[in-house]
Amino acid sequence: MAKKNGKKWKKSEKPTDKKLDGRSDDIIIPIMGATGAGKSTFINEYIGKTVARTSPEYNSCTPNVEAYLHTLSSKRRIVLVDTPGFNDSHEDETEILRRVAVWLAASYEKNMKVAGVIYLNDISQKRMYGSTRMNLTMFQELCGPKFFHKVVMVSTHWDTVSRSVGESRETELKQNFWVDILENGATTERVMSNPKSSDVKAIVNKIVSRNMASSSSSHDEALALQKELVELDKSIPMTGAGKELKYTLKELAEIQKQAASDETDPRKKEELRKKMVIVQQQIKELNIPFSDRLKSFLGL
Ligand SMILES: Nc1nc2c(ncn2[C@@H]2O[C@H](COP(=O)(O)OP(=O)(O)OP(=O)(O)O)[C@@H](O)[C@H]2O)c(=O)[nH]1
Ligand SMILES: [Mg+2]
Repeated sequence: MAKKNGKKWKKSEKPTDKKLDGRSDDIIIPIMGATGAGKSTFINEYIGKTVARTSPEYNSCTPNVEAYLHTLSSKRRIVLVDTPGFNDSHEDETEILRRVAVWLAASYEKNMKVAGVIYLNDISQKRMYGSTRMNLTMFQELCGPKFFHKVVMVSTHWDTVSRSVGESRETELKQNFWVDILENGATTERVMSNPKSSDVKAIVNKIVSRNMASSSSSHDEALALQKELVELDKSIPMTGAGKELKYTLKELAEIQKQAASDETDPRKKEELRKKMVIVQQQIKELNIPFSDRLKSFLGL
C-alpha cells in the first residue's frame, strides 16, 4: 500500500490545481480524447445542462481537469472528469500531463476508484492527425493494458458524416489504431442519437452497472499512471506517459524544424522558431531528475 507522505508527484502540485472532496464509493469516469472530440459536450449531455464550457471545433477549450457530479438515487455519486486534450495548439503539453497526473494521483490516494475511462474520437476527422495520434498514444500509456478492459472507445460527430463514411472510418480505427486497446478488452460505442443524451446516458450507465456488479477492490485495477505515481513513487517524467510525451514532443520539434526551414515568409518563420523554442523547453523539463537517474543506476 502507498505511503501517504513525501510522494514525488506531490512536488508537482500547484495551488491552482482543482481538488475534489471525493469519497471512496464515488464512481469516477474520466472523459479523454483530443481537443474538439466533444468531451465537455458529452458531460453536458449526461448532466442535462451546460455545466462544462464548450468551444467551436479545433479551438482548444478546457484547460483544467474538472469534475462534474451526478448523485444517483442510491446516493452514490458519478463523477465525470473533464480533461484537457493533448494537441499542438496547446503551448504546454507537459503542463497538461501534470494537471491530469496530479488529479489522478490525488484521487487514487483518497481510494477513489476509476470505474472506467471513456475515450472520445471525432469520426468526422478524415485522417488521424499528429495531435490525435499523440492523444491516443498518451492515453494508452496513461491507462496501461491491464486497464483496457474498462475503456470505452466512443466515436462522436456521427451527425456530420454519412453513415457509410462513418462506418468505414470506424473500421479503419478499429483495424489500425485501436487494435491494442480492443484486443485487451475495450469496447466501442457511438454517439449518434438525436438528442445525444440517450446514447451518452446509455454509455455511462453501462460503466456504472458493470462497476456495481464487480467485486474488485479499489486498488486492483487502477490506471497505470496512478500506480506509477503513488505505488511506485515515480516522478511524472519517469512514468510511461511522461516518457511517451518526451518522445512525441521530439517528433513535433522535428516537424517544426523542417517547417521553419521550408518557410519563406519571415514572420511565419519567426513564429515557427518561437514554437520550436517552447517545445524544446518542454523536452528539457521532461528530463529525468538526477536523483531518479541515480536510483535507477543503483537499481533502487
Ligand atoms: N455536430 C456535432 N458537434 C459536436 C458533437 N460533439 C461536440 N460537438 C461540437 O464540437 C465542438 C467541440 O466540443 P467540445 O465539447 O468543446 O470538445 P472538447 O473535447 O471538450 O474540446 P477541448 O475542451 O478543447 O478539449 C463544440 O462546438 C460542440 O458543440 C457531435 O457529436 N456532433
Ligand atoms: Mg472541453
